[in-house]
Amino acid sequence: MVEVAIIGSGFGGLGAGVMSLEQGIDSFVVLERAKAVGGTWRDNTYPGCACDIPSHLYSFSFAQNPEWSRSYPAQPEIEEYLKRVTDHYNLHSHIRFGFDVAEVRWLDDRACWSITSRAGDTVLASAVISATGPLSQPATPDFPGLSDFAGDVFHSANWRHDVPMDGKRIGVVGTGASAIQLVPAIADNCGHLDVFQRTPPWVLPRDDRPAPSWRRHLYRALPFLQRLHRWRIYVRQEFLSLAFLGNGKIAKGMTARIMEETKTLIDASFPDPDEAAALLPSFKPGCKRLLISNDWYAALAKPNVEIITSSIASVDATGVTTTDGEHHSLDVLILATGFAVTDFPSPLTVVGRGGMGLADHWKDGASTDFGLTVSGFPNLWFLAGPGTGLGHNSIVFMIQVQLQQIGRALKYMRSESVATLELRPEVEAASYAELQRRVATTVWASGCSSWYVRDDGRVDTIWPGTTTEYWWRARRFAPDRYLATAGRFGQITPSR
Ligand code: N01
Repeated sequence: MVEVAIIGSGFGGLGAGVMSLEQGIDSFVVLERAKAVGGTWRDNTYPGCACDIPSHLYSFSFAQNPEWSRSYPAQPEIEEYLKRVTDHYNLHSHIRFGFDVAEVRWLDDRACWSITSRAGDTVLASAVISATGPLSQPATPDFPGLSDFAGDVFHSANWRHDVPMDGKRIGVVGTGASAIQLVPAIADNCGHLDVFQRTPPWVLPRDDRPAPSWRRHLYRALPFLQRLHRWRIYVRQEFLSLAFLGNGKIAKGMTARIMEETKTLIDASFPDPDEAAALLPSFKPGCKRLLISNDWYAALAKPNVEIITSSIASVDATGVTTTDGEHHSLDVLILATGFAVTDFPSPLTVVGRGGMGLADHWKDGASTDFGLTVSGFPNLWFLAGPGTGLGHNSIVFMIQVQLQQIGRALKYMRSESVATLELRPEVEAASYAELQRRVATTVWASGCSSWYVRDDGRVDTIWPGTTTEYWWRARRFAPDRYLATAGRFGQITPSR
């Protein structure tokens, strides 16, 4: 029995662990399905994997790292950083590895959460913080015949390092954020590489530089300089939101500039206008995630790389057949096909007060208050929850704002003798209505298909404003938005 159970040990879960310690809560557990911390930065180990937000910003403000080796460090460095944060805050003793949460159920008679693992173990907790992350469930396409493929087939998020690429015929499905990093990283080793493109992305140059040792030394000696650098990156990223949030002159100007930059990158590698045209997107920049790369088009232009624009019709033992009837023989098929993001609250089954299922509650839209709380689900908080995804800035910033509010809510509960807090349904309805009204005028609702958009066309994954606005509005806990019951937080009613 614990006061707080945290699900997941990525950026969100570890941040929640540190927040709990700061609140003086020692009775907490971090439930982690794997054997190590790191979340998406532990799982995604494909060649070339790196963050597309500079790490000086994509890191905790309370655990700045002067040692980043470059602006966009590769995955191992980010994973290492998260391990160091875990060590520094002595979080290991609170983490239960191998606990793969299947169900989170509110027990009305005991006023607490019961968290059950797939192996059948149970933890009781007064409060739950779900930090499972929106990009933790790989989405695998159901191509006819996929299971017949005789070679190796795997998702980019489950990279098979034991599968040799040298001299092999490789197929990569997808041209999103993962593919754009892994294709340039493997292209030189493959015998032949087929890239199956359904929709070409907008791509901007990546301003990636190694960090000279004098700068690392400077940041070590004068941390405020690193903080200034962090803020400079934050403001630059925030500025990008102007292109996505409206239709005014500035948005149009920025959009035109993004289009021009992509065209310049394409033309540099594909002088033939017909080839270049196949790589040019037709949707508005930002509608799908804007990508950054200096070597994507150069990789596609290599003599052993082919970009295939016909759709995949089927897969058989020896390769992929596209809708133009062509068969592409392959030894390895890599699915860089993204993640099931709109499938809230998967992978968990969440059952709230009165036996209400969260999947049911959200069937017509994932309504929350700032992505954090849901009516009918007391003492439950989400990190990087619905309506808080970003297309332009660091999600770690959003997570820290959310942790600020959760920390304040927990403090309130403990100091004011509040046993349960439950979001008022009218607050949830108003928050969701605002989100839907505002998102309708953003680039994400401009008509492309992306992981931001549900099958029914609704966009309830993304925050339709600046992160500064989110910070201003979401950082404080507002008791008047909640129904409270009196009692001692953390004291669980014995079972009858
Ligand atoms: O996934 P995606 P991702 N047949 O959904 C294609 C984060 N991330 O893993 O565009 C054929 O972007 C799909 O085609 P289409 C980042 O937030 C961050 O690359 O739907 N193709 C698309 O091209 C990112 O947004 C970093 O037409 C199919 C691709 O697969 C998010 O993760 C690095 C298909 C999927 O692209 C997801 O990125 C990597 C099908 N049936 C990822 N199904 C950082 O640097 C899908 N596709 C922080």
